[in-house]
Order: sequence, then structure tokens, then C-alpha cells
Amino acid sequence: MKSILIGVGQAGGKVVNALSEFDARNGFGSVVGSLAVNSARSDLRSLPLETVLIGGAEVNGHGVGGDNELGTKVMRDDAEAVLSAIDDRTTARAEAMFVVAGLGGGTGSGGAPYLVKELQRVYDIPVYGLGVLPGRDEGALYQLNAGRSLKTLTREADATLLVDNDAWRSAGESLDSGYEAINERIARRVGLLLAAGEAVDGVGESVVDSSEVINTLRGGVATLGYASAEAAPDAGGNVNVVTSTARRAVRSGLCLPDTTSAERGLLVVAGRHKAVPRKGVEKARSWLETELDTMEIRGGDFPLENDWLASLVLLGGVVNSDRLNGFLERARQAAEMGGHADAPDDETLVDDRIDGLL
Ligand SMILES: Nc1nc2c(ncn2[C@@H]2O[C@H](COP(=O)(O)OP(=O)(O)OP(=O)(O)O)[C@@H](O)[C@H]2O)c(=O)[nH]1
Ligand SMILES: [Mg+2]
Repeated sequence: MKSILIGVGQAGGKVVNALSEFDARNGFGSVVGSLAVNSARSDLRSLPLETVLIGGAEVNGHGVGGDNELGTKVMRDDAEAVLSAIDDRTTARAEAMFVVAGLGGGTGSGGAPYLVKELQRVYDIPVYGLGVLPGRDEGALYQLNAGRSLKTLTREADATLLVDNDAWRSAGESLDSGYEAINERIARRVGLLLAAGEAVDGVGESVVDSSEVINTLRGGVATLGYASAEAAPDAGGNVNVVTSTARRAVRSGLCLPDTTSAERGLLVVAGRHKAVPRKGVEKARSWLETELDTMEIRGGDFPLENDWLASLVLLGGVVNSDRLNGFLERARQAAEMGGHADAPDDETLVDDRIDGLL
């Protein structure tokens, strides 16, 4: 799925950079344009991407310091410059746009939902959010910001792919040292998903295409799981490899862990065409139907010349996730502790009513 990636804020820029590098390193060519937008000049400088500085008049390149209403305001004030930079990078080949942000800070948190709304007005292709939830020991302001941002993002975007910053954190590891590893994991999952719809070799009816990704992403919260294992040279030896990687992708490889039901799923099995067992794929799909309590599981292959097989599982319309519920509870508590009025405010595009997200 040929995509334009737009990072907002520091996390947004770094994740877009990781994804662009993953795509280039593997020669997929799915990322057809990328841009980083921030109110902090120094964070933009370190990125090998095209950039747009917003809020120069207001914060003079120093960031908005976790104030997500100010994040919305600086995006709104400089929307014209951002949209024009995106337009310069958008080709007719683009099939989707992703606005990427850490939801707990200021610039990404407040700016991303506003930008998604503007892009929806201008473009006909789907506009998705890719949002990072703060870790559980980031402060109350981060939880509150992320709760409000997520509420608005899911309302404006065609779907919002979520990543939890605690997803792969081992005990005792600081969040900071883990960012690079997290960003790599996000890049692998999202990068493979985008590339899966592009496969050219080993063309067959079993190969995934972009429309299946788009149909699985139709609305709500989405997440991605991944697991890989060494494969036997031919399909017969790989039935268990496919079923066990699909199981691990969901049980321990999700960007939003502990997601136990979803409205839709897509299983992509990546590996050598002749090493992918039809029977294994069918078994894995029916396991996913039971596990996630849905009848709508799509499936397909992503032919890749590798000695391993990987299962990539996209879940769309997440219905239940303990991890997401835990986060929403933290955001709700933060709002009670001294959040803002609990009415939606169209001016700032901020919605404090954390309830009723799913
Ligand atoms: N996964 C991941 N998360 C990050 C990264 N950098 C920051 N975060 C998280 O993203 C959230 C927002 O932080 P930033 O992106 O730095 O905030 P910002 O959008 O630049 O906003 P301001 O600095 O307030 O203007 C926080 O929860 C951080 O923990 C990163 O490289 N990867
Ligand atoms: Mg910043």
C-alpha cells in the first residue's frame, strides 16, 4: 500500500524515520513520501527527513512543553504551510496517509488530530492515525493528554493504529533506552503491512493486496502483531510454523498487548511462496476467528525470499484490550485529578470525555 507518512512531534518524527529506513533498507518502495512536523527546531534538525517547523511565532522553535492545546493551536496557525509541504510530497500513486505521533506530549498529541481532520477535508484516500500511548509510569499529564488525543484521533481518522510504549519493555529497562528498539518493532510491523499489499513476485490469488488492508482498517482502533520462525524449505514441514507464529503474534507480539477481541482481522504470512502451507494458513485463520471472536478474518501471503516464515496479524475495530482499558482508566483518573471541563471543545479539538471510546 503506497503511503505518505507524516510525523508530528518528536516521537512522530522518529517513528516515521524508522519506518522510512526500514522500507528503503528492504527495497519495498511502499513509503512514497515522508515529512516531519514539530514545534521544536532541534528535534527536527536531527532527522534526515523533509521537515516543517510550526509555531515559530508562538514558541520560537522550543516546543510546546506538553501543552497539547497549544499543540493544536500551533498546528492550526501553520496548517497552510504543513498542508502545502504534504501536497508537494503527494503523488497520484499514494493509496493512504498515516499521521504518526506520540499521544502523551504536546505537539503530536494536539497537532496530529487537527492535521488528520484537515487532510480528510483535502484528500480522498484514507487518512490513518498511528499513535503511541505513554508508558504507565509517565506522568498524569501524559496520560491525560493521550486520552484526549486518542478520543479525537479515533473520531477523525479512518482508523487509528495503536502502539503501547510498554509493549516490549523488560523490567528495569528505562523507557528512553528502549525507544530505538520500540521504533524498530513498530517499523517492522507497519513496514511489512504496507509492503504486503505491494508484492510483485510469486503473484497468485493468495497474495494480499491493499484493499484487504483498507477493509480491515475500516474505523476504530487497530493494532498489529508479529512473530517469525525458521522455516523448512517446503510447505509440508511448515504447518506448525504458521500456526505457532500466528498464535505468538497475537499472544505476545502485539503493539497493543492483551487485545482479546476485534471486529476484523488480516493474517499475512510472509516467506517463500512454496514454503507457505495452505493448510497452515487455513488452520491459523480459524484459530484467529475463535481467539478474537470474529467471523471476518482475511488472509493472504507476502512472498519474500527468506529462510524464515513470519505471521503478521492486523486487528481492526478492537473491541476489547486490557492494556487499552488500563490506559483509559489512568487517563480518566488524571482527568479527575485536575483535568479540564468535560465538554468537547470544537475550537481546540479536544475532547475530555474519555468514556465511550470503543
Ligand atoms: N515509541 C516512542 N515513543 C516516544 C519516542 N519519543 C517520545 N516518545 C513518547 O511520545 C510521547 C510524546 O513525547 P514527544 O513526542 O517527545 O512530544 P511532542 O509531541 O514532541 O510534544 P512537546 O515536546 O510537548 O512539544 C511520550 O509519551 C514519550 O514517551 C520515540 O522515539 N519512540
Ligand atoms: Mg517535543
